[in-house]
Amino acid sequence: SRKPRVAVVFGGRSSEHAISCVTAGSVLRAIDRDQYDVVPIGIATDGRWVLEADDPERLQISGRLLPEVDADRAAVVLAREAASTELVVHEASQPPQTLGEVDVVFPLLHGPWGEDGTLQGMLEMAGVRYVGAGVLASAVSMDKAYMKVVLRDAGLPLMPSVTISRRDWAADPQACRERAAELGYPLFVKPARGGSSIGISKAHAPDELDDCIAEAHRHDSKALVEVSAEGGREVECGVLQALDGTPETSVPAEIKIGGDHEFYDFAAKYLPEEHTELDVPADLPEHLSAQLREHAARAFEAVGCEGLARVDFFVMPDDSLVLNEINTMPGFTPTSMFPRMWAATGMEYAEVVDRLIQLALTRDTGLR
Ligand code: G1L
Repeated sequence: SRKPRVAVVFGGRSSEHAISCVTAGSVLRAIDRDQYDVVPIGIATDGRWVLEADDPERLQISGRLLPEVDADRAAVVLAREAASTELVVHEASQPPQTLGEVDVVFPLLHGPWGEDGTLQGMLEMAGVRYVGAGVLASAVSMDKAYMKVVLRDAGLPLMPSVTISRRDWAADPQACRERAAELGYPLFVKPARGGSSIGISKAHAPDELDDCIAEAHRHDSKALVEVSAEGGREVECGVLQALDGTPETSVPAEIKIGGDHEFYDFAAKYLPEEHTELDVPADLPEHLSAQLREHAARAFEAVGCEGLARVDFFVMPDDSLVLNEINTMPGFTPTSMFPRMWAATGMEYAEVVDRLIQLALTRDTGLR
């Protein structure tokens, strides 16, 4: 029988286009070609789907040049046929050509149209299996306000927070200021959706709140206002499902922020010259590490995740744990936190990639 065909989808209309391309390069390199056929599909910055070259080298950062999907390549579409979903290629001035069935899509896309459940919904409708979280878990994890509701209901420890919409703010800013003040300063203000720390700022005192809300509302119609975890250490945990569905956890790791970054922001995460030190595994007493891993698995199940997730915590000065967020599409190059935590737990990058594909292959499409 033929090998399963894996379509790696990357790029996209997001500010993290280049990061997605670099990640795709790593995944393309890691997939075992003896076991799987691979089709790289790029989404150009204008949203067009194209058949990319199977050339991981092209997707690396070379010097100061960031990789980008080549929009001039042949257009590609997913087409639901009677018994399968096929990849169809449209080369300019030539009749459409079928590339054959696609068995699994490996989505490597950040932010709106990729991480938020929209691509997942499209794949559900096309009847294609895919790696990672489904529609609901993706959407819930993308929206910090809903994420909080779901995790709090599961009994997990979270920082107190309130959500302030643009409409709330316009209708009664004073009432909003009072809701925030009740939490106690300093406060973090974040756009509810959108990752990568964009639009996040810290209000040290009430006179800074208005500017912070305005900044968050520039990026999203909802702002999340949250108590700052003062003195908390940032510790993360990887969750990966076993083939029977059990959420297994990695050893936790700590992010030690260097320089003058007040929190792990976009620059600290992605600009190589910034210093952030990763401590893998984190230096934690056994009982705290065990409790954190239990919380991570519980968060994974509460949100209804599939495949993998990275769950981020604060370890407070009094040794209490606070869950910060769950991420269904964590950084995923071999040097990113999630793969490094699994490597330290005894599972190398290629093995993680293979596990994710195996899990996706057994997914129920409700079709056939
Ligand atoms: F498909 C997985 F495994 F669920 C998956 C998908 C996407 C894991 C990690 C990611 N991460 C990314 O796509 C990204 C961090 C490159 C987004 Cl910019």
